[in-house]
This record gives sequence, structure tokens and C-alpha cells, in this order.
Amino acid sequence: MLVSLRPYALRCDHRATPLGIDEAAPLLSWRLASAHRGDAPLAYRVRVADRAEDLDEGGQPLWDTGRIEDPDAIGAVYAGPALKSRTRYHWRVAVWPAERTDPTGPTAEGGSAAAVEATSWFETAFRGADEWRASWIGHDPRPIPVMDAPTEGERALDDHGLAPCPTLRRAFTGPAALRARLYVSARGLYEVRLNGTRVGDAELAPGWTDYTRRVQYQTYDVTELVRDGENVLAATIADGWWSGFVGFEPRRAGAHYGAFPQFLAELHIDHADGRTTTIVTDDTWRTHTGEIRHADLLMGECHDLRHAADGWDLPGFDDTDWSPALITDTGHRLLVASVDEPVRATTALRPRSITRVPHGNGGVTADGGHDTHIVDFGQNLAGRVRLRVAGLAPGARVVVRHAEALDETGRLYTANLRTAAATDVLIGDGREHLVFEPRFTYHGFRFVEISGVPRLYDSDVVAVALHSDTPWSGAFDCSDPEIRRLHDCVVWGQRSNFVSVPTDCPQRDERLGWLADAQVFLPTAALNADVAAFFTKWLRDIEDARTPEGGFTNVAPRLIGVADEGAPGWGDAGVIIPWHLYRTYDDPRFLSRALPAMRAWIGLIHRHNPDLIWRRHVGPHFSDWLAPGVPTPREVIATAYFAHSTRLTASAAEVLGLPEVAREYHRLAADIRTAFSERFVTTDKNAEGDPTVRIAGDTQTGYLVALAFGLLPEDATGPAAQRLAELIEKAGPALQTGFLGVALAAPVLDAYGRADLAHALLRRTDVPSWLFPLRHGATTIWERWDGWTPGTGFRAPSMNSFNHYALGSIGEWLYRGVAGLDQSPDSTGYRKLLIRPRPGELGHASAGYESARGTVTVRWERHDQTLGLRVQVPPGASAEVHVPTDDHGSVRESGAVPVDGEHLTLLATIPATDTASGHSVYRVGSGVYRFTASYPSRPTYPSRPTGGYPTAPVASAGPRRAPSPAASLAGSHEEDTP
Ligand code: RAM
Repeated sequence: MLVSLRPYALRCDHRATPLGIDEAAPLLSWRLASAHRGDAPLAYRVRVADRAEDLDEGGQPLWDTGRIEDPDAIGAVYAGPALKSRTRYHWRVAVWPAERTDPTGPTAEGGSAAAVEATSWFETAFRGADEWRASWIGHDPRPIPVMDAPTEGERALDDHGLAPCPTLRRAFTGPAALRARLYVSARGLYEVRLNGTRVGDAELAPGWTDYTRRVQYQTYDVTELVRDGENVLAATIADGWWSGFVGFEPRRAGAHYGAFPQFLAELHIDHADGRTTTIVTDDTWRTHTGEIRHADLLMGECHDLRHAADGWDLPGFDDTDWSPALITDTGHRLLVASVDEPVRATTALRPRSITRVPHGNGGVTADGGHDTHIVDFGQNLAGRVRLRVAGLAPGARVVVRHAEALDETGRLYTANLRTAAATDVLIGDGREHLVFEPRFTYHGFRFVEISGVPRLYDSDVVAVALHSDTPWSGAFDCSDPEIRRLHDCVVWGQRSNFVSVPTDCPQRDERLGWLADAQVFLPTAALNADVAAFFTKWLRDIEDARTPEGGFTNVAPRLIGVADEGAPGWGDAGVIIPWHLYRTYDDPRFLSRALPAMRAWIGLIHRHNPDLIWRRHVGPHFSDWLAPGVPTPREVIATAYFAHSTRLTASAAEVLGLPEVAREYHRLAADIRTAFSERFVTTDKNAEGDPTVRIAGDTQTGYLVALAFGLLPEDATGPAAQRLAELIEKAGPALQTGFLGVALAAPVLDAYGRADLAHALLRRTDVPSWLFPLRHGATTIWERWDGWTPGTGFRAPSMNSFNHYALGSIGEWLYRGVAGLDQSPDSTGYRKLLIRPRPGELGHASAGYESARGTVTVRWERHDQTLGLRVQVPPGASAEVHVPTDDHGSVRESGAVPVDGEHLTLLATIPATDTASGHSVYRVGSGVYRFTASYPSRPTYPSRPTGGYPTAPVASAGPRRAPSPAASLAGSHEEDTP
């Protein structure tokens, strides 16, 4: 018997084999693959055991679901006996395939196909905070570090008032380990070494949380690093978010949560002879400061090799002149195991060009007279530079400054970094063959200026990209190289801004977890990558940040200086994000964890706005942030979001099996909709007697929120969509939307039959448009449509990021609209796919997505008068496939006239309209389907050319030759107040 259905990609709480969880009831999930059409699961069984052999038949698993018939299941929440601390659990899923009847695949005999199994594991850390024994330790900050007077030619170094990074060490002897685990955290940032080898590859650990509420720790398997005889556990710690500069908080530069960094670790070693050794942080640790003279996320990092103590992290080092570590406290209450992927260095970029700037021609030349070099990496990113230096005389310096753009003279443009110095310094001690890479900072940059090295070759320097290492799950491609590049810009925006929290930007003194930015970008982000674990963590940050009244905030983690009270569209992210995650990952715990806070949020707005028009308690009301053109009335946006969040809260209650609660919020949502209509919507008839609709303010975003959130009476939606289209057409066609409106534009236009207009917006190349920045050197999405223009130069540096993902929310429509890879509105976890390509004027497009259920792919292409559409549907899922054609009779599937059968049924034929081609709509089961149909070589709707595409992408023109594309980001500074 042949069986092709198989479970794969086993996950525990959305991570593969996590080491060190503290969740009592983790979700054990799997995806499904099959090579055969019609394959579907019928039943599953999950077993969990603390010995792998107990998973086998006859074993004694701790938990066994038994065979459960549920063709929809792709996971089970653990419900066995309480998990013990520090234990590895093995688990196995068995999936029984449903009987296959499709003649194209092998048949399961007698319908009793055997189950196919897959096995994985997870490991617990401390299940309770009271199990910790370690003390928080640090370097006594009181002795004032002695400062050497600058030697001749040396400029005094700006340390921004930051202290040197403490190093800590503890020697111990013991036999090698059978199994060793290191549990570690910091108030600040840590890097741990065991016998000179770096432990793990996490960067900026333990990550950013509101440390007054929650401090994460990580677990490492260090079995291989423990050896017989003397061992040394060592760490360097840095200020990070704990005591460094955070955001733009003006009143308290540095020391945001605490005054100096602290470290916490427990090393548990099991030996072969049954003994165990436990090393914990306490006052037996020795401490000193080393070569890192300061390290700060915003300011940068300085390594002075004259302070280096070689071998400090190895056995045998004499630490008698080090001090005993200072015990600060033994508080463990706030410790939690981290639940997301760590930040990692994921890729390194070589220089695209290196330009030598002769000495005396500007730049920072604290180097005793060398030329400086401007390196262009050809890509805006978040990370840092790894630099090879042949040698440095004692006291000689290499200075690395970072910027997103160059100014008109070819020098770094750093004004938009505001107070972030973003400068890394290496000071030599006479040694040769140095490799300099900061460890406790990151910068947002495309260009660096390196001074202090006489010669700089390509092979000397790379840019290392850092971000939360969420597994990539999506791919998009199409025939238009500029739209392809737009997708790349969106992805790089995500890479640069998912750094422990979803930040608005990686470069200036901000980098905050702004809630609206994240909610508008999430649909895109969750297609590009598996962000389930990343957002599980951030939802806790959102929860931690809530106001005493129970409201959501504008940023999470909280920051002094940003109004706590959530603005419309910002605070609402606390409702919208869990809902979207639930739909994407089919994990209702996103909703059950969030529901109380969702209800509190709705209750709060309702209490303060009993007439259901959201006017009071709107926080700083950012409105449709950065929208060009006439502003949308604030009450329109606010009330629309109020209705939307209320409806989602009702839906969440429904999912969670709380019909009473659901009814309450559905009723409220309906009342808000009525209030919205009564207050803001006017209906009339035009001269021809056709109904017309006006929404107060008559702005694009007004219609967008009303249509997207379903706020209009049925008969008003058509006229409202028409008015929206008129406004967009009148403006260019162009958008006049900001962060909130942009995200809704293409999906709403598409939903109302105007995908043609969405395509026209996509093709547009003037301000405001997505392609304008691309034509001017952008490699990431800009904060503003017009961050730089040839006429005005840079916008005011007070708020002008060139790496802000918010306007990149168009990424969603590239997958869902252009390629046509979507799920039905009533589907979760991609069980019911909606494949509905919008070809526009493109020749081909494709998207691939690793969904919670399995792999989904869509590819369509046009040849002459024919459109080919290939669709892959994972086992257990079905798809509604809209084949674009005006000639239903021309449709073929795998070369044959489609005949209704078990795996394929014709649902409808939709006639063409003025603005869209027709569709033949089929329902198909799992497997691969290849449709063809006649399709006009020219679109049926009028094309609106917005300028021809260049034959080659702008950014790839002339590699290694100056001027680089973003060097064209040059010009006068326009002053404005954002
Ligand atoms: C700015 C950032 C952020 C936005 C807020 C309102 O500081 O641009 O993206 O959400 O303002």
C-alpha cells in the first residue's frame, strides 16, 4: 500500500524543537504534505513521553490523545500531566489519511490506510520562578573609571556618559557533562562564553521587554563545551534597552529601566556518574571591565584593545586583580522563558562600492590623517559592520559611522538619525590582523564612512544584517522588475524592523514598537515569514503596557515620553493583531489570551463615548498618519476603528465559544455602525437618478475605513466604492492616504471590482507612489511618500526615516491580489483557499507560502491569448479558484475540459465588467491543478500608463561605480514640522 500523505514541520508553540519553554500547555502542531491530488487527513493521534522509546507501540507515554477523527486538525494543545522542569519531552503525531478515490493517485486499500508518523521534541526550562537559585550580579558602578588624557592627534572620545561593559567570570572544576544546560538572562544584554567558546548565536539577548514587568531568559545546550578539569563560564554584559538610550525619551537619557547592567545565569551539569554540578551567578564571580569601553543601541560601540585581557574567558587566567561581583538582588519573579526566535546575524552583504575621500575633504578624521572611505552596501538594513584591519598602533583609531543616504557632496547624511550617534570605534594596541564587529549595538544604514584605515578593500568589510530570526515563509515574483523590487523593499523593511519587537524604524533615536505600524503591516509580514512566535512575545509586551484603566497603548514596550493612551488605529492593534494571528495560524489561544484586554479596550472607549462616536479618550489621535492632502475627519477614523474592533471582539468570543459575549459585542458593533451612518454618511441621488453616498470629509481614507470595516448599509457600498474610485482617479490616480488608509486601499478597491485601479496605483511613479522612492534609489520602504524629492531634497530630518515598513502594507496585496494567493474570509489556517489572481497588465506572477497547514503555491502566466494558472493546495484544504477568462468554454484543467467530480466542481461563471475580466470559479480539493483559459492579451479595461518601466532596475545600474543610486538622495533640506 502506498501512502503519500505525511505530517512535517512539527512545531511546539510555533517553534521547531524549542529548548527551554515554561508554557504549561504548549500547542503541538504539524503541517501536511502529499504528492497526490485529493489526499486529506482523516484522524490524528499525538503522544508525548519523557523517554523516546515510550512513543513506540507498547510504550507508556505521558499523554496520548488516542485516535481522534478530525480532518481539520493541525495541532493539539498538550493536556497531559503537569510538565516537569528542565525535562526533554518527545512527541509524535500520527496522521491517518482519508480514503483516496482519485484514480490519479495510489489507492489506500480498503480505506484503512496506515497512519504516517513524525517525531519531534521540546524541552522545558524552569516551570516556576521559585526554582531559580542564581543572584543578579553586576560590576560595582561606583568606582569612577580613570580617564586617560587623549594623546596627541587623538580627539577626546565621546562616550555619551556610558560606562564600560563589565566582564564576569567564574572558574569551576568538574568532569565533562552528560548533559549541560545554561539558563541565562540579563538586565541589559549578555554574551556568554564557556571555556572561550561563545554560547549560542543569539544577538541582543535576552531581548526587549518592559523589564519592570517581565525579563526573558534563554536556555542553551552546552553539553559539548563542558570539559574535564578547570572550566570557565564568562560573560560580557552591556546596557542595551535596560540602562542605555531608548527611543527619544528626552528626560532621562540612558538608564531607562535601571542604572547599570546585571547578569543572571545557572549552569546545570549532569555527569555520567549521576552527580550534578550547578554553577549559579553569585558573589564568587569575579568582574572587571574589558575592551568594550561603551556599547549602546543608539550611540554605538567602542572597543579599546588597550583594555583587552587576553584569555579572560579561558581556564588559567589570573583574575586576582578583578573584583568580586556585586550582588544586586535575588528577584526571580519576573523571569520568563523566551517564546520567540532570537535576533540573529542572518546574512552578510559585501560592498557594492567603496569610494575614497581624500583626507581634508571632510568626514570624521580622528585617525591621524588617513583618507576616509565611504562604503555603499547597496541595501538599507539593520545590523552592523564586520571590518578587517591589518593593524593599529597603540591609541590609533578606526571610526565607523553609519547613514541611510549620502548628501549632495557624497558625504554621509546623518541628520535624520537625530540623536543616535550610530558610531563605532576601534582603538588599537599595536596588534595586527584585527577583526572589529560591535556586539551590543545595531544601526540602520546602507552607507558607512570608515576612517582610520589607510586602504580598504572589498574583502575587508561586510554589513551583517540582524533581526529576529522568524522563518521565511513566503515568496513573490512577477514579470515587472520594479514591482519585484518593491516586494524586496518590503521584505528588507521587515528584516530591518523585526528586532525583538516590531519597530517603526531601525536608524534614528526611536526604534519603538508602534502599534499601528505593526497592525497595518502584519498581514504582509505574516505572509513573508512565520511570525507566530515573534508576535506571541510582542502580544505579551502589549499586555504588559496596558494602562491602569485597561487600555492599549501606542507603543509596546511602553516608553516614557509617548502618551500611553492608545490612539484610534494604534490602540486597536491590541484587538486586530490577535485576530489576524488566529486566522493565519489557526491557534485560538491568540484570542483566549487577548479577549479580556480586548473587552476592556472596547469597554473603555464605550464608557467615555456613550453616543458611540469616538471623540474622547483618543490619546494623541495620530489620525491617518502622514496622509498627504485633505485630512480625514478624526471622528470618522476613530469611530470606524471602534466599530471594527468591537466586531472583531464579538468574533473572537464566538470562536472561543462564548455566544452571550459575542452577542453583546455584535449588538454594540451594530449600534456603532448605525451611529456612524447617521453621523457621517449622506445619501442622495445624482442628476441621472443614481444613488450617491458621501462620507463626512469626502476623503479616500473615509471611504476606505467605511468599506473595509463594513460600516455602510448594503445599498450604500456600491456608490461609496464608486466615490472612492473617483477620488483616487481625480488625484492622479494616486492615493492620499497615510499609514491607516494605505493598508486598506488595494484590498478594498479589489473587493469592489477595481483591481485595475489598484494596479494603476502600483504602477504609478510620481509622488505619492510606491515606485517613486524606488526610482530614486530606495531599497526599503520610506516613512514618507516624499522623504526625498528632486525638487525639495530631504524632508525635515526631525522625522524622515528611509526604512519604515508601514507604507509597505501593499505587500499583502502582491500576494493576495496580484498573485491571487488568499484564504476565504471564513477560513483559518488556510483551510479554505481563495485563489483569485489579478493579472492587470503583468505577464506573470507567482507566490508561494508555507501556511500553517502546508505549502500553498500559485503561479499564473499569459502567453498570447491564453492564461495558465497552476495552483497547489495542501492536504485537507480546499480552494475556490477564480480562473480569469471571459470565455468559460475555453477553460481546461490539466489539458482536459474540467468535469465536475470529487476534487473539482464548477461553482460559478462571473461575467466581465468594464473594469475586470470575467471568471470561471471552481472548487478544488488538495493537490496540484493546472488551468488554462483564453484571456485577452490586452486587459479589458483601459490602461493608464504612468511612465514606462526602465529596462533595468535602477538600483542595479552600475555596480561598484559611483555615484550610487542613493547618492542621488541629495538636495536642499526642506524645513517642516511633521
Ligand atoms: C512616528 C513614527 C511611527 C508612528 C508614530 C505615530 O514616531 O513614524 O511610525 O506610528 O510616529
